[in-house]
Amino acid sequence: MKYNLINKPNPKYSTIEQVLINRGVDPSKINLYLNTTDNDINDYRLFGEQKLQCIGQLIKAAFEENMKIFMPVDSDMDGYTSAALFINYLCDVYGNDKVKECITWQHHEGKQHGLKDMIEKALNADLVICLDAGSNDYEEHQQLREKGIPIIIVDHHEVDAESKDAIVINNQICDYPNKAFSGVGVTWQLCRFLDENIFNTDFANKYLDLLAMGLVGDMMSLLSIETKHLVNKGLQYANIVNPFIYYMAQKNAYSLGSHITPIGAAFYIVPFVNAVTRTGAEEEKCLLFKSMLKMYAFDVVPSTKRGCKGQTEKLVEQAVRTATNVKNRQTREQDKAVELLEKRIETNNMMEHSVLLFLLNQGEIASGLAGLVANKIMAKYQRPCCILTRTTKEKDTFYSGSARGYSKSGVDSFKDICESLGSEIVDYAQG
Ligand SMILES: [Mn+2]
Repeated sequence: MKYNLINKPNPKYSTIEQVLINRGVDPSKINLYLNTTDNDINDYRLFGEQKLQCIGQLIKAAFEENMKIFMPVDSDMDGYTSAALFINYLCDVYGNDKVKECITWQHHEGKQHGLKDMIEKALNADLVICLDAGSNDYEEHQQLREKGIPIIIVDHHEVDAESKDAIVINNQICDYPNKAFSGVGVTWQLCRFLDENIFNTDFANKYLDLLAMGLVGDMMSLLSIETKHLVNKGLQYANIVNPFIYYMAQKNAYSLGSHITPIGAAFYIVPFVNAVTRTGAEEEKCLLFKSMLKMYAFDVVPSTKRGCKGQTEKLVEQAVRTATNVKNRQTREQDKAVELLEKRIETNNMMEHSVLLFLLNQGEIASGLAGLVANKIMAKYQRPCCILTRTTKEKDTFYSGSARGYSKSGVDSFKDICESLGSEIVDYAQG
């Protein structure tokens, strides 16, 4: 077998030390890395004390005055856990009934992010809270601001500039040192601030499982000591208390083993949520999200299980079964899509090219699946893969899709190449 060593083994190091060094841990910090504590959690004040205060006062006033709060739910594990953590937290503070009365949330139809597709709803609210997205929806911020509707953005995506019309806390645009912290991480830190400065409570630490799952779902680097500490802590069985996460962990107990590792979570829990957010129907998304909210998870609902007509079940049980079914359905669709592209590679002798480019017509591969399929093709054929779908809307033709790079292909950042073409050609490139 041919292999390359990442580093020449140094006899001075133990096996564990050598492995960690190979993975990028600073040799002088190994002890720290293996023995993280709560002291490694960063100070939330680094997001900006004034902004945090302002957010706290806005939320307090909104609840006290029975205002309408609108929240888009971002369409992946990090987005779902961010929103669920925040809503559960507010239920602790204000009670379920009050939260039901004041907060409306909405799921995106596809893989959209932020406020663009929800501006109508947002314009009818008194306060908009956008978690894990929205930092760069400048136009929507301005529209809302002009109507006097305040916008709170809690995000971790890189942005060109800080919005002048919204209150944005985002670890990429401030001195918060951990850049490998996802939307749910920033949301959790906001809740810690609210606990200690606004409500005089201690609720944020009840949601460490959601925090860990969101960090894993967004594949945040575990080289960050804070992220690693919180992932390890949140994945301890004693901290698995969220209804959906708990039932999923029970269902997959055999695969997860005696303790849940980040890999275990990434393989046996996260993909079920992402399957629903990518390819689920609206009701399936609502069901799954509600099963993460303690005010709904244990509702008794009519059973949808085959052969159980007339019986009832807990909402969370239904959500776990539904997520499993959606994931299986997605796998079948994905296999079909891969097959379609493989045929094309063969018919068109595409292996003669160093990059695999596919141009498809609408409906050939569902947009939510393009990224997964590109991944499979990239891995199998060891070439960068780009899937574009031609869509016509009101006489305009545009192309959208997903691309996956291949590390040995010599292209380091396809995103940079796209961006260098200018916004005339490429509208939006991420990741
Ligand atoms: Mn995220």
